[in-house]
Amino acid sequence: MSATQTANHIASRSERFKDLQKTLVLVKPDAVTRGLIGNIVNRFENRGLAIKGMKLIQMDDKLAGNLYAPHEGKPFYNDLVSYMTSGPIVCLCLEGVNAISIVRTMMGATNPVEAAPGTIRGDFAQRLDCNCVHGSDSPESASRELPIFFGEGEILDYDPCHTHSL
Ligand code: RTP
Ligand code: MG
Repeated sequence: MSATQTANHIASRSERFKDLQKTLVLVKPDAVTRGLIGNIVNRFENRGLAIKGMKLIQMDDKLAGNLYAPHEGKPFYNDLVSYMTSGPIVCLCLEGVNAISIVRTMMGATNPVEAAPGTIRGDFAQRLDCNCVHGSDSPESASRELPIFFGEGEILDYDPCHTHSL
């Protein structure tokens, strides 16, 4: 490849990846206890999203309160915190071009009754209060939420080979 071709290659690649985003996904306690971790994570991997951070934890009230601070004071807030602290969750930092919107579309509507078949909630969930997954809803939310779950050195930087052809 000539120097000019290499420069063009780099330019087009950086253009293609200009909307590269990181987002937070949580596999919620109902999905973990039902043995759906692999099934859900597999969907994101199949879509081409790269796992840059991943761990199994159980949230306490403080952590769940931090995550759901925007919902504090709403009628469902206390039940939401109780549910999210009721068992282990899997925390994922996923990366991809337009990852935030892609993940939200893959999750389906908040209320599984309205979630389309083929989405995670549309395929695995029945109830609004046990809807299997969380995903950041905007770049601002992702920037706020990721540091709640991932500290220094817990989000790894690598280049998955398959992203070259996405
Ligand atoms: P999440 O934050 O968990 O990804 O869900 P979401 O963006 O689709 O929905 P959000 O409005 O952020 O609500 C957070 C979680 O609270 C429960 N919820 N209950 N009873 C209700 O009206 C109500 N509304 C929301 C859901 O479990 C939802 O996932
Ligand atoms: Mg939300």
